[in-house]
Amino acid sequence: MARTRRALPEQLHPDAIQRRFTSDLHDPRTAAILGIAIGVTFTTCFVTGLMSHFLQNPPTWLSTPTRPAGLYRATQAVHTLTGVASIPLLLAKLWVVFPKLFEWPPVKSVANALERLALLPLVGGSLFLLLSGTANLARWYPYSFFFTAAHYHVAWITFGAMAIHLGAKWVTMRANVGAGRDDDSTELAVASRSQRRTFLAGVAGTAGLVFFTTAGNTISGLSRIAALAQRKPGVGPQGVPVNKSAKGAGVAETAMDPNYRLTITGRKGRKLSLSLADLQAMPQHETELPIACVEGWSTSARWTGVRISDLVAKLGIADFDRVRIQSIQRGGAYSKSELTSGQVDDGDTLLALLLNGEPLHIDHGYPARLIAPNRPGVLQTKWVKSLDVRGGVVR
Ligand SMILES: Nc1nc2c(c(=O)[nH]1)N[C@H]1C(S)=C(S)[C@@H](COP(=O)(O)O)O[C@H]1N2
Ligand SMILES: [Mo]
Repeated sequence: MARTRRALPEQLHPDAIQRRFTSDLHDPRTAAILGIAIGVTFTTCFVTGLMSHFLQNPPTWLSTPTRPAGLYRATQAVHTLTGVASIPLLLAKLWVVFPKLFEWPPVKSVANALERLALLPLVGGSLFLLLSGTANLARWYPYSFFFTAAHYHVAWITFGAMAIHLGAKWVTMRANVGAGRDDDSTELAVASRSQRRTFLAGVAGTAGLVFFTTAGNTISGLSRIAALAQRKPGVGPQGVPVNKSAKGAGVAETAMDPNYRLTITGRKGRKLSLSLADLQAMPQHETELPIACVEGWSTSARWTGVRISDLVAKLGIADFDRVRIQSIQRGGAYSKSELTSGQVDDGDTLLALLLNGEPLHIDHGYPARLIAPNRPGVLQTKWVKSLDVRGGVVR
């Protein structure tokens, strides 16, 4: 009796648990190499994520540039692809360092306690970001919270925790990376080194596989291997994928109304009402611009339509602040958007009537949609009903 009572805590003692992790892969150098790889992908993901956030929620002090026109397409591809490639890296890292959870004593100093405490937001935040991001890429929304806001705030917490972690580990990490190049040539050491190399190669290969089988959502040359891509360039009505269909937005009938009018309003009761024929009679401008969804897919297309700046000028207002765009669609997070005067000044900011030379397919926003350079897809409002010019002087 007494013996079993003593034996139980002995087995559960962290030291005893640690001894059970016998794999050569629970190794500091392997952990350090994976840590560096994650540091690189997370930082890239974080910075491109901030760009996406600021383009979608422009702070007043920042005038978002319209050039290069395809910048957002590139940064959002990098954001989503470094995100998915981080998943195998993170899983491998967690597995390699798992025995350290049972380190005894659990804390050695105040600094060590802080460093270990920071692991909670680091690991929890990383898992949340990668899972919610992947769900978003897969167009699966199992949660009721607002994805972008949660993803954004958790990213700051996670990145902060990563900075603490890297700061605390920097010296040991560097030493550990160097330590692997030892000249221990015993059979055992050679075998264990080769096992670790194979493991790391496997993790890198998995990250690469995930990267390239997702990248086909933006690089058409990779379409054929795009097993993980939800949308592919060139696939959809008029060769462009659709995010929200007219039916899904509840505009299948209203958008086809032959009595369609675009209303343009501004200061001092200025108001214009234009039919589709009126719009077609105005000077038409053609441009090649991408649709780049936050969910990572993107494609380039040829758009033809009226410059937003021409429409504002027609209203007779100058030096305005911004233009609010409202869709025929009622409700929904993306039924309206805003353009700054700087964005309107770009001659490629259009109220598009044609896509690849044909009238817009109803799912692409017939009769008229917004298209502008370096703009997240969510802000390329479809089925535009009205423009409201804010501020400025009436001529
Ligand atoms: N009115 C309205 N416009 C919208 C949306 C929407 O839901 N409603 N979705 C946006 C999103 S998320 C994207 S990515 C683009 C996609 O345009 P496409 O469907 O023509 O490819 O449209 C944008 N315009
Ligand atoms: Mo989108």
